[in-house]
Amino acid sequence: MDVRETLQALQDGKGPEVADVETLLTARGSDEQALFAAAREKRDRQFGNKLYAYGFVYFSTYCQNNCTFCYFRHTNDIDRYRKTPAEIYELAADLKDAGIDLVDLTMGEDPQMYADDYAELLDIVARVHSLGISIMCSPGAVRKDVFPRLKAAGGNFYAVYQETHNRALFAQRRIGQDYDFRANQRKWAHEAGMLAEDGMMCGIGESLRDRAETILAMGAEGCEQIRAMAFVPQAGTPMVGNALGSSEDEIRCIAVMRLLFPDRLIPATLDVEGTEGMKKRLNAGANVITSIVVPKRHLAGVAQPEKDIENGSRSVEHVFSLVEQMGKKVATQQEYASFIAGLQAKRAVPLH
Ligand code: SAM
Ligand code: MD0
Ligand code: SF4
Repeated sequence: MDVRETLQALQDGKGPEVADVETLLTARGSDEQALFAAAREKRDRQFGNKLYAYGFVYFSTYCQNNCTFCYFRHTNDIDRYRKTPAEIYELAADLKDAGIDLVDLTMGEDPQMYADDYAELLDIVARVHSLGISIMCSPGAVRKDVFPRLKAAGGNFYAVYQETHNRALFAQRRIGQDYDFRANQRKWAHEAGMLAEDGMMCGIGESLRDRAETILAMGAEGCEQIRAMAFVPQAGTPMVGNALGSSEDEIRCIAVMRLLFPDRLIPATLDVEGTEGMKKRLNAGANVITSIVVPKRHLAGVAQPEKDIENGSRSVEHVFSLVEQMGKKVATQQEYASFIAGLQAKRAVPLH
């Protein structure tokens, strides 16, 4: 089957197989436009004209791991920072005042945050929660018993990306990390009543088939939010000489995820192509804008540690005005909070 026939077959209720997903990921030209249009239609039917907007607070860039793709890997000799709980509270307060729906509290696997039974991490989540804003926790891979405590502190979402569901490739990229321990994070988050996000990278050595299998695996896991991000080579890392991942591949993954899993939250990240790339991602069916960063506070992004941050292009005002130009609206904090409360309630219902 070609792209059009596959789109039609899925529309007619065919269950997606790996070969179908591979076919869709090869769509180009007018076939690709048809894929994007189908994805947008699914999104709009599910979410209307509402988009969600997440602020990003990368509060500690210390990390004990050595992921080959990451600028912040332990052995990279770079300047690092760690914000104090009081500073993080202020940053989150700025995002809340600006109308952001959720604060993504992200860090490297910083031993200081893990010390004393994760005391500082839990304190940070509790403080930000006291502002009355939804919270995503992205602290890496933690012990199972930490999830109920993160939930009690006010964490709504737990984000931890497998990057690929190919175990051999995972082992090459996330050196020395346990595949199952990382995958279990999302299961444990769900068991504790949190929502979970999984994600994949494009351009880390995966095949088309790997990409297709990863998309299907992410959907099958039942994560409420799923994402794709193109690899961006980082100075001082083993992958500095690798090619830049293709944003077009990332965007086709977004469209396919939307088509197959219409009810999921799917990010359009500002962290790969800045605000310029936002429209393309939204046109492929994404419905969450992520990686909005408060300018002039010396905060880093991840894939693009500096892109568009200090000039304010990744700021709330700029992003919101672009959204309005597209005829969409960013949901209020109240709307977002009740939407995810609904998802959390659904989670809490036993399956049998
Ligand atoms: N340290 C935590 C972890 O690894 O789960 C949370 C922060 S980590 C920097 C967040 C994500 O950024 C990674 O899971 C990866 O998907 C993405 N990332 C890291 N380096 C990247 C790069 N060079 N290009 C694109 N995405 C990257
Ligand atoms: C983003 N820079 O949304 C962030 C980051 C971590 N939970 C998310 C990769 O693009
Ligand atoms: Fe550390 Fe996360 Fe970067 Fe891996 S991706 S080196 S765990 S910050």
